[in-house]
Amino acid sequence: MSLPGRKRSPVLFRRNDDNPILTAADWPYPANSVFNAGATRLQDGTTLLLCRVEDFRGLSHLTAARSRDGVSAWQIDHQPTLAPHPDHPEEEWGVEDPRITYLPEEGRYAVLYTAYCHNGPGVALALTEDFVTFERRGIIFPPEDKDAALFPRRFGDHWAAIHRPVTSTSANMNLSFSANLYHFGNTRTILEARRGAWWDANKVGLSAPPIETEEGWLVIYHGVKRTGSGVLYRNGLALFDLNHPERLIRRSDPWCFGPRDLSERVGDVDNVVFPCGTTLQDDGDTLHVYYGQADTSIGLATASVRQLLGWLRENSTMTPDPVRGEAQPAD
Ligand code: BMA
Repeated sequence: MSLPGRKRSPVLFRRNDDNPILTAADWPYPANSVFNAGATRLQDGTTLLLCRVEDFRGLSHLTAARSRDGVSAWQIDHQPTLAPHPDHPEEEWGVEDPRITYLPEEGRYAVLYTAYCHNGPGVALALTEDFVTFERRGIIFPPEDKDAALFPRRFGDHWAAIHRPVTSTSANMNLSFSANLYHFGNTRTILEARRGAWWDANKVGLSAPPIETEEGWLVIYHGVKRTGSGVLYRNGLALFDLNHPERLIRRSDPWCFGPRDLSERVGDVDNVVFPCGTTLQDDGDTLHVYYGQADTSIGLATASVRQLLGWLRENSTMTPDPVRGEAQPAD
């Protein structure tokens, strides 16, 4: 029997049998937890994860792990790869949750990450060619803001980034544009949290960077549901126009990836699956989805882009409004 609101569908996210693929026990130096990793494939095909590592003070830094197949035999840097820097007071309480986008025009990777300080969490940008040295550009979205990633190319003259500011009344996904990767503006809301009992009520945020497909930019996003025993982090899908990324084409009603296994149900923060990166495999369809498990370890699931798009078509009751370009409930 299929769940109400969710049409019968194949398993979309296939968890690796050896999950978790990385834990603090694998680390070459003492660490409390290892989770929420950004992901990319380097020019030679190597998979690089930039892992959030929480130390025993509770502060986070980022450390690179590299693997030929993106599944096993990880080579982990022996010291933090991107640690909070004393010249950057916005990082005084740590750096968290990186999202990586390769920018062909720059010949560099852009890492957008949460920089945490007494003003709250904001979004910072660093550029790198090799994940050894970084050009830090500091805060691009001031607190409170997080869950950000750049698109890999400009739209017209402008770069675009998704981010999630929090105000006293909302926590929605926004899009901002920039001519120079220093200053961002022309901000608009592109995906709103739903209300009431919905799985994505009150708070939504980008999970992994947008994936370019023939049908549009495919986005995995998370919704946060408050319950009597805490919060539940689950993920759904949305599709945005290829040339106008502010235009939502469709959004899934049900979630498609939520906490299930023990390592996702129980950890430092229970009931969290939190993808921050995907990599596309050589067949052009298979995605490796890297996700934090209960803020404690890193899991891997595989998915098919074609299947995700098909599932989203069947599980959305939203149709785009031709004037505003935003999704409205279908009749
Ligand atoms: C979010 C972020 C993530 C974390 C999640 C669950 O607000 O801080 O880093 O995985 O909460 O604790």
